[in-house]
Amino acid sequence: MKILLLNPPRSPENNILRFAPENAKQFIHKKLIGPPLGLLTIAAAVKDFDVTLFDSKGEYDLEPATPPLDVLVLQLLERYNPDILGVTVITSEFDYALEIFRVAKQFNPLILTVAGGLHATLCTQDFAGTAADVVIPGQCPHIFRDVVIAKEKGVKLASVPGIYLNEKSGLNKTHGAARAWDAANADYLMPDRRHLDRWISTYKVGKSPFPSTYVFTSLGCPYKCTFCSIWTQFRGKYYQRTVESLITELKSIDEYPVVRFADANTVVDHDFMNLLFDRIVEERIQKTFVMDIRADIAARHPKIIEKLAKGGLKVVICGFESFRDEELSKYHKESPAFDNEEAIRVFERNDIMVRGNYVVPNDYGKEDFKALAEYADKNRVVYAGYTVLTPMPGTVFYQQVKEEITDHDYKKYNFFNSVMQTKLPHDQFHEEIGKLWLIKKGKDVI
Ligand code: B12
Ligand code: SF4
Repeated sequence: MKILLLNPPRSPENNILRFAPENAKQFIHKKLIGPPLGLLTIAAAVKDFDVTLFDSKGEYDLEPATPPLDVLVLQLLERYNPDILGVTVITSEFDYALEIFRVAKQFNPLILTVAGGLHATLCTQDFAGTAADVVIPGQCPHIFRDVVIAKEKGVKLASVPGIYLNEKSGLNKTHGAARAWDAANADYLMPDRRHLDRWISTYKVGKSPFPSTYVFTSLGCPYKCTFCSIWTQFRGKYYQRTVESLITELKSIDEYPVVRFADANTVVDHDFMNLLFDRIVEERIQKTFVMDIRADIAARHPKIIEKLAKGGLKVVICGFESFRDEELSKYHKESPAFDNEEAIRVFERNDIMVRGNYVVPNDYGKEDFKALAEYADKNRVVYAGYTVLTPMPGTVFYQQVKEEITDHDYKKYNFFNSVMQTKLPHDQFHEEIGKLWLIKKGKDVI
């Protein structure tokens, strides 16, 4: 049984970049770099089969002259001739996943096409009537394996519980509940990063000469911000890995001196983090760590930040979201704006570079942009990001504003495009956000 796992390309849609003033363009995010952890986990579940993983994001970075997606997919199908094709899907890459499946079905209708990942979990029915034969929501490496075995044995897929099948009558769920799977703990599967050898040189962030990889210490998030799809993906649950499984993984990735923890929030269980960093020091694991840490955690628990800094924490991504308490509480952030200010001080005291992110709602007018610019200027961080408050399908915010959404092109759902009516003219709204990217340490304020 030959399995091809494909990471779709990035969506190029970026109206912030498009309308930003020329001098801001260099600072605006064009792409996020990193390995497809979900697909690597799926690959690990079927490693006794003939598995090929192809990272098209890495490929387009490595070889910019790579042909367009349909041609690339055809070449891959000709080269590998898979029986099963699995694609990981987030919202902004949904259309590419469908294109991949379409090309595969045209090439050989017998290829079993399988969709998984965040969008398959939160918006399963979006796949109805598409060229995806099977959709598997949730953390499902074991179910994917069941599907592979069913296909190999020629058993009907309807016998695999917990999957969705595209049938004439619609996208139907098979009978029975999916088997439980403890993805972060007892059933944790170590991603087999050897699949990524071809693209390792592309996993470099900023000016770093070293490649970075993602490792998750937890899944889900205990908070419930309205605009966020991470906690809804995990139905509000939070799962922590064990310290020793992390130590084993960290010791096995010498080729990656930079490790970005892929958690929603890395510091939730303080005892766990204390123990993890004791063990990292004890084992002499020397890496540059990048983490997502909430502002309130840093502001109220500076001791733990100090300890993490001593263990190698160098970069923190911190969701500031807003400078107004009323907006923060509307988003259910559970952290007032002064936490952002205090967090910046704590991080700076510990020589940690802060990447602070603000989200801009569609109803911002000139005065709001001016007020945000003043606040961001007063509270500068080394690198700040300013994106659009986006109603990602499957979030509370989406439910709140779905009638107001004017643009349903999923390729634009990557935080860089407004998909709702804006108070300022559309182009000017994005231009204003673009200008904000100039506000960072060492650069003039707009
Ligand atoms: C790692 C990561 C990335 C990596 C790798 C993603 C990739 N496929 O290439 C990189 C850095 C490339 C990336 C990029 C982006 N990302 Co990202 N990313 C993450 C992150 C931090 C962790 C995801 C993860 O690895 N989880 C752990 C793994 C094990 O879980 P998993 O992915 O869910 O996979 C499991 C299941 O879903 C399932 N599964 C997954 N794939 C498949 C496939 C098949 C066939 C099957 C059967 C099952 C299956 O099985 C897996 C194992 O159990 C999440 C945030 C978070 N903490 O969750 C954001 C997140 C997924 N990213 C997000 C976004 C928006 C982006 C960007 C669009 C950001 C941007 N503005 O540019 C870009 C897209 C590309 C670009 N423009 O550069 C959003 C998605 C929101 C949404 N509703 O779509 C998230 C949730 C962050 C957020 N703040 O909201 N990202
Ligand atoms: S924005 Fe951050 S803190 Fe809020 S729910 Fe999402 S991951 Fe959790």
